[in-house]
Amino acid sequence: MENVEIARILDELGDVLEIQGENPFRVRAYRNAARTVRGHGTPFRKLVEEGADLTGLPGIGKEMAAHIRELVETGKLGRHEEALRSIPPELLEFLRIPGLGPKRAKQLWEELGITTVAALQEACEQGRLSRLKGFGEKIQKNILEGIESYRSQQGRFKLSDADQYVLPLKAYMEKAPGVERIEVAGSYRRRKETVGDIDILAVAREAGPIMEHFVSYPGVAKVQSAGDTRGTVFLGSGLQVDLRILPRESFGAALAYFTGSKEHNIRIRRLAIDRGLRVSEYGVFRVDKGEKTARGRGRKEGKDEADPGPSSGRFVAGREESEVYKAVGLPWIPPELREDRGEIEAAQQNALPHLIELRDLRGDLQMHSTWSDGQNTIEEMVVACKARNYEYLAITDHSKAVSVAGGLDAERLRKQWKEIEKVAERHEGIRILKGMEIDILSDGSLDLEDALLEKLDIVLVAVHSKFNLPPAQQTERILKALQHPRVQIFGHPTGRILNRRGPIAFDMDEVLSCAAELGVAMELNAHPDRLDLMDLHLMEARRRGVKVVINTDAHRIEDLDLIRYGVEQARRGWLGREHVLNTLPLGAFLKALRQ
Ligand code: DGT
Ligand code: CA
Ligand code: CA
Ligand code: ZN
Repeated sequence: MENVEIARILDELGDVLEIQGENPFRVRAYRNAARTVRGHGTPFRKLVEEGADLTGLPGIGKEMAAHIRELVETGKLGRHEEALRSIPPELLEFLRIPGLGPKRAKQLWEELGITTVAALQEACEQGRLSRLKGFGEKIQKNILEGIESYRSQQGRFKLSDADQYVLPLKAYMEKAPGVERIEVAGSYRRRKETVGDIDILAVAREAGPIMEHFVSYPGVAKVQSAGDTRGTVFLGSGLQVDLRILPRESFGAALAYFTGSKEHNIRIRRLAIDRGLRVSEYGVFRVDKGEKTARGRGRKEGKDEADPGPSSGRFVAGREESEVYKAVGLPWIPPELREDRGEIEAAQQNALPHLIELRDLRGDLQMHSTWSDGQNTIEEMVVACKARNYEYLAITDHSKAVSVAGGLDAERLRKQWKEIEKVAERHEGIRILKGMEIDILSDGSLDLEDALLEKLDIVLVAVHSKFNLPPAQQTERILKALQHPRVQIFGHPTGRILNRRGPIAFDMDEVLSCAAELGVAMELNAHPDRLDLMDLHLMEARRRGVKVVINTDAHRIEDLDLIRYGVEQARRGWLGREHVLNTLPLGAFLKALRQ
């Protein structure tokens, strides 16, 4: 770990402590230590290796020295991770918004329950910040501008948007002269919900023509660089695309390296070092005796002295990704897991999860029809589900509270049931479940009377209003709804819309533990704007034995195909078939739902 990274973590820990209102002297201690580390000429990892006494340095006391040692030795800091868990994750981003500091972030969180940039923006636009002490009109305006600039720098693309750009570009690159293989790596391959840029790898004997082909892609708006082996362009959307051209024998190593994540790579590299190996994007190399493992340190006869070369040491693997893993004693790890969230340990114990696949799903339990805000009739949706080989589906139009979406009152719901029954008569081989997406009202009661709830096959509840309740109240509202004995599924639990609206603030741990206890399933809403629950929450659900259902929330036939985004995120959340209820055949599925 380099000094800047150590400094960043110490600084961040200081930030969290400050948001929490910790003693200013302790906060300052972290800032001072970070400054010392950042400005120090020698890498701290070296000092730690040599066993040097760090406490002599300005701002480094016993505690800071221990922190630095822990960081160098483990790559993490327990105190830091613990601190991060104690605040809403997006709150730290407030500190990166010009015009906002920790004090104001704390005020926004505690006094207005604002924990996301999206919610902050909304609050500014509605002038709600002026209620807070020290937030005038002018400051609200500054914050809005700050958010805008923060966003433009952030500029991450939703995965589904990235797919729109990448799939044609990949097809185009496959036609490049002399190309042998094209693969997209990076966060895109890990199927992260948003991607910063696109990393394309190409195998070819000759690089020139491929690079030429790449920069001539019609979608390219700007060529940033186009060298021998790497180039960077921007597409019209602003999406950055990096291309790297590689020899055949390095392809697997490069694929592993550029798929990342960086955190995962660091772990792999450390395993390699333990075995006297060096992993780089060029391959896995046996390090000669006396040679240091750090990149570029090795010297070999006949190599350019100025550049000891990417391939110093004896090449032992690199053609296929699985060889790279094998060289460090691991089975191949699916890209969706490569986040250093326990996959290395699981691989070492031969206990990697068997991840769910698209073909495991047998039904979709949230979709809308023309009865509320959907664009296709019930029958059209049913035919489309049949074409996708589903055994069952649930029609879940909105309840009456969502009047903008044409929510159904009792009378129309009964009429809808009649239609479902008629459609069912015409379509054998698929079960149409009578469902509803029922609003959780602000006091936690449900937007449908019990007599009708009794008659539904699928009771899915969701929040569509009052997103900004104070977290404790929001939690109470949700828990109350889940405790209603007829509730079976909690739909798009956090309500977030990627790049637009952050998750509503509530105590997820408590909600998951309640869901586990009651047997309420959490939805993984597969819509690529939602992906809700997100990967980390899915891992937590899995750990607690909470059942999950993956639904598209389709509002038109084509939306049914978005299910794959749900499956991908489920995989990132370590879910196997056994964790997802709608992998079960109809009878077993109905039994597994809360009774
Ligand atoms: P993104 O683009 O922000 O969504 O995330 P990634 O994961 O695609 O990151 P990117 O594009 O910066 O780099 C692609 C991969 O290359 C990354 O996942 C791991 C690898 N990589 C990049 N920089 C480093 C580095 O400094 N150290 C290590 N170990 N790997 C790196
Ligand atoms: Ca990337
Ligand atoms: Ca990149
Ligand atoms: Zn909804």
